[in-house]
Amino acid sequence: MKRIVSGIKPTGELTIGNYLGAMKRWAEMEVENNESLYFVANLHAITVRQDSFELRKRTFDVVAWLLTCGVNPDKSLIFIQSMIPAHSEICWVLTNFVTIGELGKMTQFKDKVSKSSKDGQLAGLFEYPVLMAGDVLLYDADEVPVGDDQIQHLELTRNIANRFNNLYGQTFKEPKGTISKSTSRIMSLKNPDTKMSKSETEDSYIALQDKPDIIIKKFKRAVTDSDNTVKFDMEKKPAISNLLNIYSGFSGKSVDDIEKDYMNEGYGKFKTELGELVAGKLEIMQKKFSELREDEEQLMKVVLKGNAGANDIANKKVSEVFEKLGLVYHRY
Ligand code: AQP
Repeated sequence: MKRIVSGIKPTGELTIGNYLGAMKRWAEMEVENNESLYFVANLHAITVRQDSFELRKRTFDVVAWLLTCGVNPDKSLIFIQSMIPAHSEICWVLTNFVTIGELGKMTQFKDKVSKSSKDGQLAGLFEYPVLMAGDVLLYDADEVPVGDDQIQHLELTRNIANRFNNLYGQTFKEPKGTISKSTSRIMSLKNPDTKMSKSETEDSYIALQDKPDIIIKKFKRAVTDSDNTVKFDMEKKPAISNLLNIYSGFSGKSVDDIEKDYMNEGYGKFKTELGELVAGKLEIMQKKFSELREDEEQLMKVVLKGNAGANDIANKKVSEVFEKLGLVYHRY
């Protein structure tokens, strides 16, 4: 049996990038009889200033979306990161097993800093990969299903684990990243060179909460490459290739089959039908989400169950780590 750990930040409206790159796969991975832990990464969210009311609301939105996407709380532990003290505790320890140079090389850090004003360049943005390393190492994760933007962070996680293990004996498992090829990175609808992100401009992403007319309009306005043929070519035709990936993710059809379907058609028909496909699927999901989101008490029950399981595992690891370091430790 494999243990799988992954998280999602409640930083904005979740997008189809989060869905295809993460949540949809998380639900699929449960079927393979794995032991999965999925959490709302709200400690990560505060590396960029958040409105407190919105942060709390979005935390439960994420829980409800996980359930909507099919993650089963009887099979997986669904929990909230801030409710498990071990995440903050291990983060401080691991900060001392990584260098400033290593953290400065992280492309996500460089990217976020370049987009922030000087006041927004919080040290937490720099520390982010260490908190993430702790998220994974606390649970002896075998696999971490992530989008390919997270590969560098996972590599660092393995280095941190290895460094600690060499100094203090085998303590942490070095995790593997699992990336699904076609949907590993859903790109912005406005710029196929950048990842679709919930903190970018609204017309660059499809939010899971977008209404059908908005979805159809956004796909119609999505940038496309210069010729008018629906053909997958990540290098020469990144924009249409991205749309083909999205079509494939929502329809379950292979990109080859979709190309055949649209062989003699231009971009217009393809983009309209893609919009209709995604709008149809999301409309069904939105109904389910609304029902689940209404009952916050029930969502909290799901979380408390997940928290209990996660705390059990995480506290044992923190206790082992503190003991090895000679840090006096007792959980009250
Ligand atoms: N565009 C994407 N394509 C594929 N996978 C994606 N993920 C996010 N965007 C895409 C995957 O979703 C999981 C949770 O991501 P996250 O929301 O915690 O953080 P993120 O990757 O930083 O997402 P955003 O939307 O870009 O957030 P902001 O704008 O707040 O920084 C991860 O597994 C991620 O790979």
